[in-house]
Amino acid sequence: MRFEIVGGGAIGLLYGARLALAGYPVTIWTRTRKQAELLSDEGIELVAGGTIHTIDVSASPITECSRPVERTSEHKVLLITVKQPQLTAVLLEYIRLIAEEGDIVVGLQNGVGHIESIQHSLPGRIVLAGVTTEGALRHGLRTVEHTGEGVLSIGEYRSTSLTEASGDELLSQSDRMIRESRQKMLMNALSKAGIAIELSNEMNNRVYQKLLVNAVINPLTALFDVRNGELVHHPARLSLMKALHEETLSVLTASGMDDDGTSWDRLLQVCDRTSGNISSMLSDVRAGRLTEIEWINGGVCRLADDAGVNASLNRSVMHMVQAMFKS
Ligand code: KPL
Repeated sequence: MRFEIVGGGAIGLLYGARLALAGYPVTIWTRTRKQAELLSDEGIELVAGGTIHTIDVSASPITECSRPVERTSEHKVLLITVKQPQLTAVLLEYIRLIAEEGDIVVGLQNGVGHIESIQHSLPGRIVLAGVTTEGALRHGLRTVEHTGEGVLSIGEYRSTSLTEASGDELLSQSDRMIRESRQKMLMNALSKAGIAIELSNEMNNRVYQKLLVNAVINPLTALFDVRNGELVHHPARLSLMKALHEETLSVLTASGMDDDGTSWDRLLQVCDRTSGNISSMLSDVRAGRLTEIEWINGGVCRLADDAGVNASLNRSVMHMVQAMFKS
């Protein structure tokens, strides 16, 4: 089994390094030639548990993937780790050249909408959703620091949109068995690489639970320019968190998420566990990069429209984050 990691951000480098350390062939597909050259020449520098490892990997700019990647008998797994704004139609065209029919493709983005786009662009591939709670921070182009242990949940995701059925329901029994055995091989490889994993048959729930956390923490930290832990210590911000959590929870339960009554406590735990973190949306705003707001709070608004429920607060925070940019 070989791994093709699309995206040289913190999670891409962390998983790439772990898998290569465990002996799997790994290629990192980057946005820039500069990063690909650095990774190929000097390897990934992984800082974990007080130790620094340098790990050899192969790397190429994804734009140089102009023809189908060499066919081998080995099964490939693609981990797509870029953020939502980078998962464009053009990038999906490149990914199509790397992923052969029958290969596993895992989408690890925040928010919603990405799995449907991947399924739509890559028919015949085994498309899975992934949600990770791993903490990782990239320093420079080739160094990644593992900042907190987490779990990677992987599994099949059922599109909620009737127009985006993946066709999986039409699989024959033998196709389904092949699919399951490849998923098991993937789980074994990830475990061998020391990645804590869970094969989940309730990925829609996992994706929605993560969406609920991101829909509250990300826009509010970006709007108030505060670290995750600072949100809860301000009474007015805490009230806004509560209101946004309530509204998002009602949209997600109307869209099929199980409400076990613990989501508010889990949200507070995430703020506490990541109290020193600058959220990904605040980092994007500070760096003047496009944010994931359209796939996080915008995604909640689309789900609300489909379910016929209110999402006015999600719409407002989405517009406020969009309004922080000049155009
Ligand atoms: O996933 C995150 C993000 O920043 O995108 C949280 C959980 C909010 C941690 O920072």
